[in-house]
Amino acid sequence: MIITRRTLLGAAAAIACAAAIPAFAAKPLTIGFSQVGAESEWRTANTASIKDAAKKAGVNLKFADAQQQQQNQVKAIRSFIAQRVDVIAFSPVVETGWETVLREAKNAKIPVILTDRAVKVTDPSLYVSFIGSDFVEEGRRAGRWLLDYAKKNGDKPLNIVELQGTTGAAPAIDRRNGFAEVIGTNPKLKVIRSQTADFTRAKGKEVMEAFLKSEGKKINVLYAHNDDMAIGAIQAIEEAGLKPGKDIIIISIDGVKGAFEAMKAGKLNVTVECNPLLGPTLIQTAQDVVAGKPVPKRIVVNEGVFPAEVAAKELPNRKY
Ligand code: GZL
Repeated sequence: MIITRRTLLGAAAAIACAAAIPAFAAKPLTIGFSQVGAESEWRTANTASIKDAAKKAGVNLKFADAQQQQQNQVKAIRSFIAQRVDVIAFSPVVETGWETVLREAKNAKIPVILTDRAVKVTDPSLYVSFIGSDFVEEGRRAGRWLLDYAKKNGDKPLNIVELQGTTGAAPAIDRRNGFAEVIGTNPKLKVIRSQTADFTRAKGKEVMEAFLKSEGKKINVLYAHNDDMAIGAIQAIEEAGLKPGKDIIIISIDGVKGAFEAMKAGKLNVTVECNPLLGPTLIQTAQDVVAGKPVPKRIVVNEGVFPAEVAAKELPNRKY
């Protein structure tokens, strides 16, 4: 074959063009993600972790904020099915009411991954994996801290008020049960009021004001299912002229920066960590599912307990 100047130029142009488009450009993975809402510092960190991990992995993330409404999550999942995404992932705002829409996803052959919170379904094949904390154990850890505190402080009777998370949500149900299971071993520890404050600061303040009005100085301990409600309650306690962390001992869950700052200020006594940084594990699990690799049905994140004594040292290390 005679190689002329014209032929060379033509060949060079063809090579340059071919190099610009990789021979087998894999279509980026598309994940439809339905998030509970933006109700707490924990949720903000969880959303950031998922978006950051998707961006780093070149995943096309379709993100929907449900503003803590289940019907918005159902709508978002149906829209992801219609858009034929590769994977659907979501943090279910409550445990029940998912069978129908998850069956639609299964019939559409779109795998579903749960993050953060669990669902109650009769058919476990409706989702491939659940990535999240053990909320019962988080409740137990809060209870064990209080048992220890009671023992170190003369084992006198302690009246507890409890701010529950969102009604029907797995963390609210499980943290209540775990805490009750452990404090039930000491008859002097008594929950005298328990009510939902929906995981938000505003509601935490509002419900704590009501508790203070009805129970007043009888309250010795506050157990809040998340730091945001505890921080709201701290405002109510101070406005009532009491010292949070001293007049009322406060135990909460999540381990967000706001909790470490409150502990450093002596207004919160302990926070039980609940790790929101689930993004990298979610993306890896979605990639494995699409690649046909086996994935664990349950992926539990590791977490610790942070009493006020370590807050100042720990605060600079906190990632959320
Ligand atoms: C726990 C998560 C909870 C947090 C709250 O995994 O679902 O929801 O504890 C958040 O802060 O609102």
